[in-house]
Amino acid sequence: MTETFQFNLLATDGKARRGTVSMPRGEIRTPAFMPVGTVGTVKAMYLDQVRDLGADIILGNTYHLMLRPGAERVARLGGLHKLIRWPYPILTDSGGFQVMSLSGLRKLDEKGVTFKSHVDGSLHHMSPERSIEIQGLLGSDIQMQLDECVRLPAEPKEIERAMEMSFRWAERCKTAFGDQPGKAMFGIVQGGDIPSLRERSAEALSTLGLKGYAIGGLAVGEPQAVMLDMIDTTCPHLPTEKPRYLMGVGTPDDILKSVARGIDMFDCVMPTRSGRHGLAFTRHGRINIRNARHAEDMRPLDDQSSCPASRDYSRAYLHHLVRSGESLGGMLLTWNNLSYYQDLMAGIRQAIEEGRYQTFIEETQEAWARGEA
Ligand code: PRF
Repeated sequence: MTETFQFNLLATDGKARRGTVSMPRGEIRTPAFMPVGTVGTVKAMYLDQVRDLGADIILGNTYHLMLRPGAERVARLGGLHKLIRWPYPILTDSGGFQVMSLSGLRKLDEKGVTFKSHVDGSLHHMSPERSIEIQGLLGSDIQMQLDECVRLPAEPKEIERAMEMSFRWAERCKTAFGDQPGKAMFGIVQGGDIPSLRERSAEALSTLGLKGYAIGGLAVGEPQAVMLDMIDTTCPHLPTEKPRYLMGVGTPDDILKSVARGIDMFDCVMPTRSGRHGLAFTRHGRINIRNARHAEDMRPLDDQSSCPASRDYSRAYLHHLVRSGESLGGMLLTWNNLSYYQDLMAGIRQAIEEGRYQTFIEETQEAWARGEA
C-alpha cells in the first residue's frame, strides 16, 4: 500500500503485462478482473466471499447510486466503502454508458446528459463536473471521466463527434478532479471501429497526463475480431507506464486475447449475471446447468477447484435449484463463476511472470474445447 496512486510493471511477456496498482486502500494485482457491484452489492455474493476469491477491487456505478440511495446520502453515511463494508479499492464508472443503456435518455449535448430515472421516472442532469463530484461523494478510488459511448454499427461522423466531445469532457473531468494523490481519474478512449479515430483519441488523452486510460466503446455489438483490432490500434498510442482498462469486457476468451494485446484491467457482468441465469464457467468450458442432462449427474462442476460452490455441490442439485427458481442456485453459480474468473486471472498473472503466456492461452483454450471428461 502506498500514499499515492502508483502503477508498477513487474514483468512483460510479448505485449502482455504483469503489474501492480498501489493506492492507500490496497494493491491491485494486474491483469485484474473487477467484479461488478452496480448498486453497492456484487449480486448474490457476500463481499467477504468476493475478497476470499482474490478480488482486489470491485466496481460501482455512478448512475445507479446517484438515483438510489443518492450520492449525498452515501456521503452522509460515511461513504460507499463503509456502507457496503468493502475497505479495499473501488472503481466507479461515470454514468454515461449506463444512461445510454438503462434510462430514457432525453438530451445529450456539450453540457452533459439529461435523462429519466429508471427507478421513478424523475428527470436528472449530469455534467462531467457533476459525475466527478458524485464519484467523490461516493468515495471512489478510481473515478472515470464522463464519456459518450456509441453503439456499433454507427456512422463515422457520429463516432467522430462523440469521440471529440468525450475528449473535451475528459479535460473538464480532469479539472474537476484536481489533485488527489491517493486517487485516480481515468480517461476513456472512444472512436468506435475506426482505427484513425481510436489513434487520435488515445493520442489526445495521453497529452492530459492522466493516471490511467480506459478503452471504451467496445463490446457494443461488433465482432470479437473488430474489438481485438481496435485494442491493437489503440495500445501503442497509450503511455506504457499507465494502467489500461478495457471497459465491460468480457468472456474468458476475450480476456485471454486482450491481455495478450496489453490490457491490464477488466470488468464485466458476465460471471455474475450469467450465473443468476444458470450458466456456469469452468476449466472445461461453459455448462448450462438448466439442461436436462444434468438432472442426475452427481459430479461437481469442478472437483479440482478450491471454491466450495464448484467442488462440493452436485450438478444435479444445482440443476434442481435453478429449475426451481431458488435464489441459492444463482448464489452458488455466481460464486463458481467469480471463482473461475479470479483463478483465470491468477493463472494469467503467473504465466506472464514465467514467460509462457502464449502456451497458457493455448492450453486454456484447448481445455475449453475438449469439454468435460
Ligand atoms: N464507457 C463507459 N463505461 C462503459 C463503456 C464505455 O464505453 C463500456 C463499453 N464496453 C462499458 N462500460 N463510461
